[in-house]
Amino acid sequence: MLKRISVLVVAALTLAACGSGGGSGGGDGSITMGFSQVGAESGWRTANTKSVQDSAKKAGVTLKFSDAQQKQENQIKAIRSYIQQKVDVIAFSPVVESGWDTVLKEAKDAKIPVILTDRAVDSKDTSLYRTFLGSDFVEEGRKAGKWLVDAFKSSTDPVNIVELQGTTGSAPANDRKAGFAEEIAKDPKFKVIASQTGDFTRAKGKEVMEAFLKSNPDIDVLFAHNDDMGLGAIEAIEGAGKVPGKDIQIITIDAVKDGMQALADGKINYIVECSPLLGPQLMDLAKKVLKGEQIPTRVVTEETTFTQEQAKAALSSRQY
Ligand code: GZL
Repeated sequence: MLKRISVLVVAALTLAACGSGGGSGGGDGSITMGFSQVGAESGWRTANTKSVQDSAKKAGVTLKFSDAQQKQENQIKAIRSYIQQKVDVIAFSPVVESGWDTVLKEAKDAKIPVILTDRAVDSKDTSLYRTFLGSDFVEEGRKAGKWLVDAFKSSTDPVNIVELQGTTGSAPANDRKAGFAEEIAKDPKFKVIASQTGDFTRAKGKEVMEAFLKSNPDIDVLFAHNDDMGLGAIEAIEGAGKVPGKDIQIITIDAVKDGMQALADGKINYIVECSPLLGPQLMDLAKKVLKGEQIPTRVVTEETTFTQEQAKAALSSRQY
């Protein structure tokens, strides 16, 4: 009798852990994932979308995919629609950090597990999602700042920095800014004389850099939160008759192909990598969650940094 009860208890626990959401929950092996993507704002995003879509196909996961065009209300609508469709698991990259608790509670009430990928949310209730798979953006900002402090260690003159921030309110913008500021605070000669969002896009990066150049005659350094804004800024710098990488040193984050090419060509001085290839790990984590297996609440992606010499060597083997 005791044995039969204990088997029943284990079965019940396993079922509960599976978050028997609306779908088969991996019960018959099939998995349907609802994925809400930020948009298509940058080379990084394009590579990330490809990684998720290719990995779903390879993993035999049925993917319902939506592009939010960088609007939070579109992501909330998409998540609600996935809940109505009773998908087995929801994954999304939150365009901004705040404002997710209500819709994530709806997913939790519907017993559909949620995985955060790429960007984080600032919800205090961490039971609203199973894990956050993505980079450590503060560390990316620190790496950019550390390189700059080292590059100017023998200079005693003030170093005037302009900063192109990512999307306002997004985790990468908030955290990269914080990590960079932490490092350059170590030497008072570093001054951020202008800082504004370029929304992670090339066009906006060019537009804001043109404005920076008009109002700041002696810019020494540009720190751009992604390659795309840096590439737009390069067009503005050349349009102003200055030499990118020489008159104005440029540090960016991502390491997408176009950024690495500019780095190899000497127009960018240093790139901190931020890997978009999150698809395989996302599918693996989703399968584990639906099988009721324990997964870590935080999965940090591996990434490195590139100098101009390293970019020349790495270019031919870059996947994105
Ligand atoms: C970072 C990602 C950022 C990239 C940008 O993980 O969210 O968004 O750095 C992209 O290129 O637009």
